[in-house]
Amino acid sequence: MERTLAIIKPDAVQRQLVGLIISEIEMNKFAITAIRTMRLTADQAALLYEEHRAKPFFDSLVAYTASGQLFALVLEKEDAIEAWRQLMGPTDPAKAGPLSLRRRFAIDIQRNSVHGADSLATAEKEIDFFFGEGV
Ligand code: IDP
Ligand code: MG
Repeated sequence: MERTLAIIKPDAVQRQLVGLIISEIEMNKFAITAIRTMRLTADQAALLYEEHRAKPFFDSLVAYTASGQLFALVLEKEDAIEAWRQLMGPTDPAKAGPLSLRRRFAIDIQRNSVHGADSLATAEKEIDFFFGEGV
């Protein structure tokens, strides 16, 4: 079993889509092995997205990510990293397939409702970021 880190982002929490998105996670046979809700500080959001520091959208992304409550989840399944990214769809919801979470729920390319780790190394780093040792 592989594990990945998923986030239900502030735009989705604010619009009360948490239950719907968790239903989709379960219907797609991911096991949820850890979950927490929190609001990130701007410094924490900047750390989470540090790979994008040089991008023009970085400051806006950090402000949005720290703008409200989010839910972080550890999901387990065979090929969980790729399977969760498939279920989310591409970053830009306008380019996402009709059944993907981002097409169904995202507002725009920034407020795109869900996050997923993009590699094994990133998944472990992000799980540690949200859950620390012992998960
Ligand atoms: P990902 O979330 O699909 O892995 P990344 O390229 O890693 O996409 O970007 C991280 C996050 O930054 C995206 O999910 C989105 O919230 C935001 N983002 C990415 N590209 C843009 C953009 O062109 N404009 C505004 N926000 C963006
Ligand atoms: Mg990414």
